[in-house]
Amino acid sequence: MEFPLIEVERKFVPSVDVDQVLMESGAQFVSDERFTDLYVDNTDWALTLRNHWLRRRDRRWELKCPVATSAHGPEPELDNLTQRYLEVYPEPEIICKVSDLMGIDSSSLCSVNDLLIQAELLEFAKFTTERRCFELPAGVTAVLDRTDFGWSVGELEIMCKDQGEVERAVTTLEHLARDLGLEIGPNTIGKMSAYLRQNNPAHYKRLLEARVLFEK
Ligand code: V4E
Repeated sequence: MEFPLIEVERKFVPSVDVDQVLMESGAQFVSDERFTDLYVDNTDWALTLRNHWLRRRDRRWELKCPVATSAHGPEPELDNLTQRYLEVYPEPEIICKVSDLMGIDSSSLCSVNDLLIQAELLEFAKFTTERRCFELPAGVTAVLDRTDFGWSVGELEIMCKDQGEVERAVTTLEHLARDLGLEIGPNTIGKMSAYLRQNNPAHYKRLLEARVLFEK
């Protein structure tokens, strides 16, 4: 796919019978996946403190960038269960965005590997996820993730082509989550939050202070 898509995503705590709940709501099981994510940042956490997440998922580099919420939308603290992120895959676009953000000259950079060296980006997290994927009506995907460090989380997702589709997607996901009785609770945090809380409390604390991550 050539153009970047906006991922609208709503996390939930998977109950023991979540597969059944999804199937009874018309979901179809699509696939089992297994992938390893390796996240990088510099020693000042220049990317993640700006809510930019550069990772290599198996062999492909991916950049997740925040998308501005609607002027009429709720405050981030109230709205942080439904996330909106631009997903960027082509390496030239990743190089361009990260270089701009970090104020570095990208003219000699041919690959993300070159960028890592120039911007002094180092691995700060690496974990493997087992994912079960389901398709639901209205273009919704549900995924159930379990990581190799013992964290489980569910996500409802809609991929949007442009900003105009985003607020409708947020509403669709909120209604669906409510109708399915999907749990939001103190444990409704994503894999990265759980990983940093467990493995790098200093980084986790700075991201909470910067209001990039939130505790539920
Ligand atoms: C965007 C983000 C991070 C990067 C990982 O994003 P996430 O969607 O959790 O990962 P994953 O593996 O499910 O990606 P997918 O396969 O869906 O593309 S780490 C933290 N954030 C921001 C963030 C936030 N502020 N609050 C919540 C609840 N989640 C994520």
